[in-house]
Amino acid sequence: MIKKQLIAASLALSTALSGCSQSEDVTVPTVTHEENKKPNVVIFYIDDLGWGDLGSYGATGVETPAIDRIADNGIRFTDGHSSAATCTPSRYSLLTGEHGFRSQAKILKGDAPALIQPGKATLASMLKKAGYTTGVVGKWHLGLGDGNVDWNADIKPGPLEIGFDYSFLLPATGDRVPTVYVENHNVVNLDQADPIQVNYRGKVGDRPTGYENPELLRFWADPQHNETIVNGVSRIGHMAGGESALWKDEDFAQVFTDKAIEFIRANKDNPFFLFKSYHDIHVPRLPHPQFEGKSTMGVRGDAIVQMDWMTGRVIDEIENLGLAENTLIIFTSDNGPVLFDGYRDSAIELLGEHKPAGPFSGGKYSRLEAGTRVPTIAYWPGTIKPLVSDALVSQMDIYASLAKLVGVEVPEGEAVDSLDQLAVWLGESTEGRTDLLEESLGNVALRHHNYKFIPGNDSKPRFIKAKKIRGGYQSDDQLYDLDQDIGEHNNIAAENPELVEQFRTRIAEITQGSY
Ligand code: NG6
Ligand code: CA
Repeated sequence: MIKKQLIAASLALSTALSGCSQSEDVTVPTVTHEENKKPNVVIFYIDDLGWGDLGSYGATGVETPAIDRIADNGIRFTDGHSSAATCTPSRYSLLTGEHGFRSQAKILKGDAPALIQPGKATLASMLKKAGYTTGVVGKWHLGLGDGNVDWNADIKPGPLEIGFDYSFLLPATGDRVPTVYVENHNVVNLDQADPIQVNYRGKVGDRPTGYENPELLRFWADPQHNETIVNGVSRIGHMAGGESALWKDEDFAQVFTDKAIEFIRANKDNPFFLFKSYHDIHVPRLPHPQFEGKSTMGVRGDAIVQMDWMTGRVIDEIENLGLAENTLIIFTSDNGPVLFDGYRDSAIELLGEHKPAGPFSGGKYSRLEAGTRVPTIAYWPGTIKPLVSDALVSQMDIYASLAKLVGVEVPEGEAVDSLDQLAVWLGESTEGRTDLLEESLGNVALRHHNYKFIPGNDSKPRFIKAKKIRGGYQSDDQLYDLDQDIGEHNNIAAENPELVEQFRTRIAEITQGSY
């Protein structure tokens, strides 16, 4: 408010002065209307957080006061979606405004090359056009390097080559090597005398592995997650060297939050975009001991508490710096929830009555709603009024909507799946999208208003059974009316052949063309 009054006062002053004859040396502080519409943008991107995992979305067994505060005072969307039921394609879509399947985006290994190549426009490069300073802190999982990455040299291309001014990364996932931080182009704290080697095909170096030394493990891991042991946890992939650079999972909350706060402080005087991407609540779940027992659900719940603490610290910083009324915060998740995802950490056993997916069926990897329907909150005090919105919204639309907000024109062929839904994201309208494709492991389903159509095919990922998630992978078509049947239990495809054909055609139109 104070800032707005100051801007209004300086505008009045400049208008008054512009009527006078001014000598050359009188400098008048001018703040244009456009500048006023360039709020800082902070996206909190949580990993594997389910629709039902926040207090404001009905969680039991865990409390999330910091996030509930922005949910209660901002827009709490009930029908917000990531583009996919897994991480890499969702992140790809958030940053490019395009479906992951258009670029064959799949869950990446830890040594995969950069999926978004230099030259491709991103949310970061678009905001840079509007004068923003851009940073990404946290999980990346969009690949780094050119296909033969040397972790001991300059690691590029990466975020800095696609529009970010600063990056501090967990390169892939917590369960994949290399288990080191990468700041801008380099591994943090690397001793060149102890170079890093990463191999996803076979063992390198002499660090113990989960398959050779299971007695060293803090918790049992499945055969995919039982390779090099770091910090008592076996990971996907093998890694040698880099001892001085190894992360400690329990420090993530502190390290990433501090880096985010440093970025905000350094850029507080100009518009900034911070993509604050979390490891929590992905596996391995190793929250700091200060969060132990803070939920009734074991480490998965404690990781949610940690994630809420991290979020609260950043929000507090924004407020303490006096930036709250000039900062748009978007809080959401990359895909739906999963309990067992490779490590036996008692997430299933300690769940109690808590429903990670809320009233929806499925979860991470699933074709059903909970694959992509995730907590989605927009908060901008003074501009966004408190609202619960049932509009169908997609993270892909953040690109075109923010472009509209900051006055950047999106050229033809850029962010092709991103629709300008600014009015919906600001709560001025509750008319969201009509159609939205939901991607899951390369398959697509269609949301059309309250209908959900899942075209039948024979793809059935074998691992989904082990995850104990209803996958929705069926050979026959499925059609659900979510108004009547929110849990997708009553398949009405057989009784509605015209709708099925109409939706099949619509999917083809979108996948082969655009919305
Ligand atoms: C999968 C891993 C899973 C998790 C996921 C990535 C299986 C069998 N294994 O390959 O444990 O690491 O990749 O998660 O599913 S994500 O949230 O980054 O997409
Ligand atoms: Ca994820």
